[in-house]
Amino acid sequence: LDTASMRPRSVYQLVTDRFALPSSSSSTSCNPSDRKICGGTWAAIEDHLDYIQQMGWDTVWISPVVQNIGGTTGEGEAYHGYWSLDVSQLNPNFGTASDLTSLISKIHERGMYFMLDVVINHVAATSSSNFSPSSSYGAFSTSNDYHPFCWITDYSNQTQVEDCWLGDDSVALPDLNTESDTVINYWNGWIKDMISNYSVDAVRIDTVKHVPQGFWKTFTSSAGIANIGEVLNGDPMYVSGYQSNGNINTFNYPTYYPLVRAFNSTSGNLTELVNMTTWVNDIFPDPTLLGVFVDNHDNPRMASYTSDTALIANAHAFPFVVDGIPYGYYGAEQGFSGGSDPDNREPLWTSGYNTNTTLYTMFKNLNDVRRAAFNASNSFYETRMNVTQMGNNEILIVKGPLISLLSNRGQGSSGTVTIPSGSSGWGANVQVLDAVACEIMNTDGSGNLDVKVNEGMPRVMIVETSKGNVCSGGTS
Ligand code: ABC
Ligand code: CA
Repeated sequence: LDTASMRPRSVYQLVTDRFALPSSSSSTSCNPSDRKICGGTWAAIEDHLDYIQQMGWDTVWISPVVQNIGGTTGEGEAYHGYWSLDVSQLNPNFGTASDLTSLISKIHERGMYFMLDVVINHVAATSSSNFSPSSSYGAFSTSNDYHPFCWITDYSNQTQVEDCWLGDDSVALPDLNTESDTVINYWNGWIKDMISNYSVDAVRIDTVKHVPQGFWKTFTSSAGIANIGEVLNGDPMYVSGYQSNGNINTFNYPTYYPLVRAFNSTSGNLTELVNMTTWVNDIFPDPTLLGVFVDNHDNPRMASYTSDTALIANAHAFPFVVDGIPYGYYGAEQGFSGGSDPDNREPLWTSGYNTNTTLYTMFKNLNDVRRAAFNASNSFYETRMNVTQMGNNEILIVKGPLISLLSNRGQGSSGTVTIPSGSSGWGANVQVLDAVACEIMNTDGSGNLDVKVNEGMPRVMIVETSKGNVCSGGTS
């Protein structure tokens, strides 16, 4: 599966330890701030694939699967899976190899993709001083496999970012020597084996900016499947280099920060967001392959910045209506509002997996409307969007047949915005369906549409004759 195979997809990210408990589990208590293992497993994810698929997602990204350091640290237990020990072993807390194989085959039976999260930059140890490479680190058992110890203290110094260690005195992340042929060869073989042993469809790559671009070029070609990489930086010049030179399709972190600032209050800055979309469009080799997200496991959830349900809905609609591949983070559909790590890693079982929430339905309709837009125009995913600000509180996003009006006026406010026929391409007296409210509207005799921004909610529109499955529950 090549890179382009991800374009029509949408990805649901879950934290394995927090998504679902096995039915045999006796304790259901889980307090994220304790940073403790709560007991979620691969087998338990299998029981809730309907929940994910019926929300419209067709790719599942789970926590890293390899063995982690055991016991407790100054930063709790390795519940999240990012503290590797021996990467040739699986994480026994999450299940057995046959549990993982079974989960992936159940995902495939549904026509969904499985995304594997891989940590290549480092392993983990309880402190920098008592780290000594040994056979417990599998193949990385000698000091030649690591960069000499130094903390990253200056993120603007790229040499330090690549060669020094992440972490702190509680949990050090010993930095692998990714210039050493032994390490390079091991990783290139490892990723091939993981992909073929488990039938992996796509990889999410951790800490990309901490490893040289040259390493990634070889690694991604060895993997030979679609990838998405985490370059945690807000500067599009910096991040785009990894797509140009490293063959990595990154998350759209540059747009993430202005996106939050646009919708975190009714006076959020829409101009900054519009300008960033233009900038990203100009400098990335292919913005239609970027991963677009609002929430993830490293940042405060959108619902922690504001309790305004309309602002939250608009922010969550954004990834579906712009260039790129939409990524959703488990729990947003249940209104979870956790702040910074670890609070944004709540247990999902407390929600009862409710499929009737407003956001669950919105995600389903937005996933459906993308497929409908593709059926209406088979170049939809590659088509570059056009973003314009319409007055103080709305932006218009035109991407082929999908026309969206996002607003930060907030839940207490309504207003009308006219979308000119020249922008939408709609003809006279055409019926248009909004996939969020499932409401039908009509263009006037000139093809213009007066759109009521109702209580601040987003409008995501397509001509009614192209609606496919969208709003199959009924329209008004
Ligand atoms: C633990 C505790 C946390 C505590 C933290 C220091 O230590 O749990 O409460 O805050 C895993 C776990 C974490 C754990 C870490 C460290 O390990 O999930 O819970 O945190 O032990 C990836 C993963 C992440 C994972 C790891 C490690 C890496 O997605 O889940 O964490 O395998 C850096 C890395 C980035 C990494 C992130 C956690 O740290 O680059 O790959 N994520 C600046 C720097 C970034 C830096 C970021 C950290 O701060 O430039 O490099 O990320 O907050 C923008 C700027 C950015 C700037 C941001 C904050 O602002 O443009 O440059 O980022 O405007
Ligand atoms: Ca490194």
